[in-house]
Amino acid sequence: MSKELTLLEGKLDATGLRVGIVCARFNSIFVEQLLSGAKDALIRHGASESDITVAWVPGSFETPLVIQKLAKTGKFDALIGLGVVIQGATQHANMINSEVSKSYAQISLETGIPVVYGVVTTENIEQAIERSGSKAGNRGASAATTAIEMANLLKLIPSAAKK
Ligand code: INI
Repeated sequence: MSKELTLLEGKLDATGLRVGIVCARFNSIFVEQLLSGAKDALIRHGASESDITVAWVPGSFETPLVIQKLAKTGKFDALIGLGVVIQGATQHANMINSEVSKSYAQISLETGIPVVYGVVTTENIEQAIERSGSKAGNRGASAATTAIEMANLLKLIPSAAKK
């Protein structure tokens, strides 16, 4: 008798999920919009406001350390980093982007908790406006739905050694 395949897919249901969001204050005019998009998406998908923790740090470069600390508490199902790095504004932009994205991947692999990259990297302020709640959507909201899907997907994968 043939067995059906096993499909692992995270539902977009944030009921009961505990989510930490770490926000960079640099370019905060845009990051506030990303945060509001992320909170709105979490709550519209069933999360409770009391299950959402928000931390602010000076810039995107500082987000990984706080995300790592939060991940190690064991109190979160998913973590999201939000920031806006505008290329035109700094020569550090590429360095910040690559360090931050590498760190997020490393933290999630180390801790087993999804860390979602909600850092908007743009060439100019116009693109930052577009991606923080106008014509290109809200990257905070899409980071939140990614966090929900990944947190639920990981819950479906048994951690026990049974094969
Ligand atoms: N931080 C950002 O989040 N976005 C930026 O565009 C940015 N620029 O342009 O420099 C930025 N710099 C600050 C950086 O993240 C650190 O806070 C700083 O280097 C101190 O470590």
